[in-house]
Amino acid sequence: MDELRTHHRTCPFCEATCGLQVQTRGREVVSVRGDADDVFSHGYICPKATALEYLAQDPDRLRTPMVRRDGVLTEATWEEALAEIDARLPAIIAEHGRDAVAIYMGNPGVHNLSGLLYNTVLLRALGSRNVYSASTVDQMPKQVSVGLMFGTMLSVPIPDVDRTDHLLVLGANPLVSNGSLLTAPDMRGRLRALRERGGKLVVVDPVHTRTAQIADEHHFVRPGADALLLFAMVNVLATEGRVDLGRLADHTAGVDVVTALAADFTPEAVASACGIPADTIRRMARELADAERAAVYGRVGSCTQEFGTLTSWLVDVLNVLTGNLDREGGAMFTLAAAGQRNSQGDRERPGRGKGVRFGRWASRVRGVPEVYGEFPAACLAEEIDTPGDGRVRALITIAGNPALSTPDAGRLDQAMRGLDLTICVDLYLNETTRHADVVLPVPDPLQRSHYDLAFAQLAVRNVANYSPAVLELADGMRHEWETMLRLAAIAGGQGADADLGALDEFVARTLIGLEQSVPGAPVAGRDPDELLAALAPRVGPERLLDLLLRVGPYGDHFGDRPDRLTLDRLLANPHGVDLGPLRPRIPEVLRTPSGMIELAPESIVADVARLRAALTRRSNGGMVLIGRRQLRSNNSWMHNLAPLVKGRDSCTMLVHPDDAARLGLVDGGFAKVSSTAGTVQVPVEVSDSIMLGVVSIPHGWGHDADGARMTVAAGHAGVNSNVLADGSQLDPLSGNAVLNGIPVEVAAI
Ligand SMILES: Nc1nc2c(c(=O)[nH]1)N[C@H]1C(S)=C(S)[C@@H](COP(=O)(O)OP(=O)(O)OC[C@H]3O[C@@H](n4cnc5c(=O)[nH]c(N)nc54)[C@H](O)[C@@H]3O)O[C@H]1N2
Ligand SMILES: Nc1nc2c(c(=O)[nH]1)N[C@H]1C(S)=C(S)[C@@H](COP(=O)(O)OP(=O)(O)OC[C@H]3O[C@@H](n4cnc5c(=O)[nH]c(N)nc54)[C@H](O)[C@@H]3O)O[C@H]1N2
Ligand code: SF4
Ligand SMILES: [Mo]
Repeated sequence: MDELRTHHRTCPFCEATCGLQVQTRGREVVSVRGDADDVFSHGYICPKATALEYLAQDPDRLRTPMVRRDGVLTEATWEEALAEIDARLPAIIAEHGRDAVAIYMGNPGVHNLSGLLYNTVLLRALGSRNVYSASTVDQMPKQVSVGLMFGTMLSVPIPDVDRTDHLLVLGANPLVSNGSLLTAPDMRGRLRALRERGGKLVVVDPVHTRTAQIADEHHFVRPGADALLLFAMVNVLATEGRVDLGRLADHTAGVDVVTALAADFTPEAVASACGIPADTIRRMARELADAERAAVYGRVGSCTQEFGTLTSWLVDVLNVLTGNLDREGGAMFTLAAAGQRNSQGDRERPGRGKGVRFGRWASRVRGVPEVYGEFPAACLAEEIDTPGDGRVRALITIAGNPALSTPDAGRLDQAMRGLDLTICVDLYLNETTRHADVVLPVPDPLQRSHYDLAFAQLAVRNVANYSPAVLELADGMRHEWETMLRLAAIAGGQGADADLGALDEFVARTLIGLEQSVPGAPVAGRDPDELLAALAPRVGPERLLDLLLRVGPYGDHFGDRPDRLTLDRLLANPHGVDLGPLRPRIPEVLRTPSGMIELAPESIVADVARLRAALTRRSNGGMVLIGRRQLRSNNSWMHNLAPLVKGRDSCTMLVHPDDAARLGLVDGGFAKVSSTAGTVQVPVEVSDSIMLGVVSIPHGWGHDADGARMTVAAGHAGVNSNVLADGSQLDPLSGNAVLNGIPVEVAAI
């Protein structure tokens, strides 16, 4: 019998990046527990962690490539699958051009070194403008606002929850989601500690959530009205002389523009639209200003709505105007060990950069501007089903399930049937991948190494933690990064048998070149061959990660600072390396062309007119739909794991008792919910935790599609809430979908 082995490994499922202790025997996972010695999570885990065990064994998970033969997806060898792609993809590019191939990248790619380091290789080889991702059904508004204010897309101020005295949370439920754009394992413990040291937690949400339950105060807000509330708080600060930027005053442009804009948004003017009384808004503003150390934090509910970018911007406007940005206990900038854009750039002129630019090209059908090289996911269906030159004819999905996750889901599902070629890189045959002509499987997460290149940049502490693969790669499986290189080679016209080693070396050399190109870079002027040799014998993601760590702010600079970080050093520290609490970084962190915090970016200022119009908009008294997350669920893709779906079905519509009575809805009965985009029938759950006039349905359900192979999920199918989301409704600056505050008709069945 194989011996029992213990591994330490970061959980790959959500942004909390908890440390796990995984026991294996041979290729079998015996147990998954919290790693008490993890420098960041100290043993905390949530119920999803144990799902790793079930995922490893799930018989439905794809273990070979699949190719469509005579209309049926059939098991195939890698050679057959790649030959099929090589026979069809370059031909489409040759005949219809590069933009005829669209790519959609889903959320798990951000939890995966392959996705983070090799998706761009495929994007470059493909050269298409039809790039889509889950970002535009999620955090794009925040990335736009921080890009304009601070200069890079991941310069997201992180609430310093461990040291703050006052935390205002809008549209986030970290006790269920475990935090987002806020990597902080055990948010319950951290928020409890905040209150125990006399701090105050205020939650603004249309639902009395689990997070609201442990807060000092909860305010119901009308979906989509957060920007009005926050502007009114700015108004109070300005009119009561409470604006105090402190140290930031010398580094901030546009304060007067913002306070002038706020003039129209008095607490009295916004109160009825938000559903929060004017004197409460005044008090909220005063308490925020008076708190010794405070932070404002907004997440999914503040982004995936009509005023996503304005709301995301106002969150940080308040952090700046109260002097809490970049201060201990306020909202701070992480300094991650690897790959953080706002720690790179011209070392001779730190604190300045190129800033960000959007709208360099526009989408074919609706003419919406590109943002960070992407079009809105809500535009994908129309780019496929609208005839004409430049139509999307092929789609590649990587770790995404847009058929459930993006708006107008019914239309996208139909549109996918009209594609000439669909290639999916995924773990499962699900609602999206069932449409594929070729599916390329990926290893179980435990069969790959892990490092949180993205989330370490969004963490409440500076932490670095690398985990090698726990399980051997299964027979016949290939590493996902190799698959991405194969696809890149095919898209680039090099065929299905290109020399992978040479391609990967080219990727490493390109990254070395990039790192060396910035003035004052730690490895500027060094011989690239020497650097490459120093990274040997590593290849793949490990080689790139070692490079990024070594040139990073804590890195050894390839021998210049020998005692500092390398991948070897992380390997020797399986519980992670703690690099300390967040420290003030302004002005060094800024990458705006002016070297200032841009408090009033032109495009955002121009969008305020739209918000002003909302002030006088009369509500027709109808119901609006929002979404929610669930503890034992992870978007759409973990519903095939029995322990996570056992018990009562959770895909229900929450409705307030008074609305239920008025509409004739009963708990456990069914409701028909219709919007401009579609209709679903869903079980009713009557609850006074939800605001009057609002109903909530979680996303990621609707597992009853023909041709999918998720047996357990099919037994708890639920409904696809994105059938109701109208893809024509976008936050204009970010192209983000409006997934909250959707007008709906609700009727009893
Ligand atoms: N109405 C509504 N819609 C929403 C939201 C909402 O709040 N309301 N939330 C939005 C948000 S925040 C997000 S992030 C999106 C998520 O949207 P998506 O990313 O499109 O969807 P997921 O459900 O995360 O699906 C992930 C896919 O990746 C596969 N997968 C898992 N691990 C791996 C891996 O390691 N490699 C590969 N190649 N594949 C893998 C899974 O099998 C699944 O097919 O949904 C959005 N949609
Ligand atoms: N268990 C679990 N954890 C997850 C996920 C999951 O599916 N399940 N998904 C992961 C992903 S991809 C992400 S992006 C994060 C998201 O993390 P969070 O942002 O914390 O996610 P939610 O729990 O959806 O919280 C959003 C809240 O916004 C509220 N809301 C809706 N509309 C509005 C509005 O207009 N204004 C305000 N103020 N509030 C509004 C909703 O009621 C809800 O409570 O979670 C991650 N973690
Ligand atoms: S909170 Fe997130 S990272 Fe932590 S164990 Fe749960 S799913 Fe994994
Ligand atoms: Mo997300």
